[in-house]
Amino acid sequence: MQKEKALETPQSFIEEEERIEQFARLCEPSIAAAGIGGAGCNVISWVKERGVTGGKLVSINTDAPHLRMSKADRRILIGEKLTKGLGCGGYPELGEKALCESADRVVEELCAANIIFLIAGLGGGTGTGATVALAEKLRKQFLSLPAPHLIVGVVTLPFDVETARMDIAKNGLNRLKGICDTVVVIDNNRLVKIAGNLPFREALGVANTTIGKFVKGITETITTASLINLDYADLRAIMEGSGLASIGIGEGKGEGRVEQAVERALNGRLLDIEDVTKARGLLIHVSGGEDLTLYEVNHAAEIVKRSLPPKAKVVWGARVDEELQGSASVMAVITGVESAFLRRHEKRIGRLKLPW
Ligand SMILES: Nc1nc2c(ncn2[C@@H]2O[C@H](COP(=O)(O)OP(=O)(O)OP(=O)(O)O)[C@@H](O)[C@H]2O)c(=O)[nH]1
Ligand SMILES: [Mg+2]
Repeated sequence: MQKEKALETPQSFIEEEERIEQFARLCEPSIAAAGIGGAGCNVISWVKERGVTGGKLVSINTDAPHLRMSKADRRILIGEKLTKGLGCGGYPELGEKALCESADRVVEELCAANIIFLIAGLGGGTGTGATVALAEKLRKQFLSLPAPHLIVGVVTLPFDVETARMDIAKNGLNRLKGICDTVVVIDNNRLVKIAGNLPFREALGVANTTIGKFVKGITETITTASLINLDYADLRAIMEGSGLASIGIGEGKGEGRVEQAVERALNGRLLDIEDVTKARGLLIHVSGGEDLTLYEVNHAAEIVKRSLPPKAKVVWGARVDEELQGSASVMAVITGVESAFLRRHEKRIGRLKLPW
């Protein structure tokens, strides 16, 4: 009898365990990636085809035929009363209204996540207008919730030849910058330099692959066990209220593979940065085969840090990927940067007084 009493678990212990369990569940990061418009849906299809662990993939478009071809966990046609499923024809004001028409369905699908990627090609009607409107709706929704949220825009800028789309994109980017925590920008013109000899479709594929790898990489590093874990707090530390960001992804093989990969990630940056020494934060993520060493991972972070101001926050993660035996892949995200592209067009936008 005495013995049984000693084994009895005190009520306070049970309550504390339940409390920990409850909080742990609340703290589990939940990630959603939403592609908006043609380019955004193409990126989501890329990720869906390769699979992603721990994130929800949502495609949103005004263009029903394109949406039907897209691959995602959930597809949402927006603004059907306004656009009749035919797209926005390059008018962002239509994209904005289309999102507002269907806002409840879209917000409901996304608001359970605490990290949301909004992926779009700026310059088009849906990708520009609906993304800005959605970011605004989500921001408003999150203000009423206790847990912190991160809204990360991931957008492409038009090719120089798409002159009519340039000012729309600039205006969209400036608005997104004010709403999202960070906007990762990929300048399609940098593709011309990096993948210039490729046919147009394939060059676009390079951008889609980069964005896809970024979203898949971050999602899996946060939601699954890694060699060096990146967690939600790390991501917030460098992305919360950080303005614009540039990303680069590089790969290396054999001896010096990590150095090679870092070099390529930095040289292959998909946004012209005005002055890298003003950057606020750096996320560096290394993937390698089973033979990846801690020294190599550390070395990668050291190489990138050298070119940044000493005060820049650095977070890093590493993952073993069995398919990368003998090689390494590095993703570098530099936050809080100024875009030379935005600067070039700033004065023009001021003069133009866009209706949108
Ligand atoms: N990287 C990349 N950029 C793309 C792709 N498709 C289009 N773009 C770029 O994104 C911009 C917007 O194009 P879309 O996404 O097709 O436009 P949308 O958002 O569907 O807009 P509407 O069709 O006007 O409703 C274009 O001007 C291109 O610069 C793509 O597959 N990859
Ligand atoms: Mg379209």
